[in-house]
Amino acid sequence: MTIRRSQLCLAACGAALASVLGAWAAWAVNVPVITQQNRKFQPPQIEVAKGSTIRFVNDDGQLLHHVYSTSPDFGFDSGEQEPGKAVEERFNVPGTFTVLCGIHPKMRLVVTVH
Ligand SMILES: [Cu+2]
Repeated sequence: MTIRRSQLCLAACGAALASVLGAWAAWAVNVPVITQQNRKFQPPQIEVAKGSTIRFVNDDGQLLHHVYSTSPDFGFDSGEQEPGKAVEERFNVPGTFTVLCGIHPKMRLVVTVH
């Protein structure tokens, strides 16, 4: 009886773990990450399919960052992005967009949406 119970638990835990790993894998595949280390968007350009979400990670020590686009076709503004904070933006409009940081004018990312 004890053995059967632990076997049941193993099966249930295995299924739960598989489902968590599956969700993580889907997230990892579907959400490209742009980092902001050394006051640079990295990579500096990215191509995504329409409807994709891009995750911007402020991994730049104690620096504040910011992510925005003023394109007439697709504008957004993350507001101030605290150190360690990530923001996500969904790109629903096809085209090429320049993404900037309002705090560091040299930071520049080109997003091409197909
Ligand atoms: Cu910045």
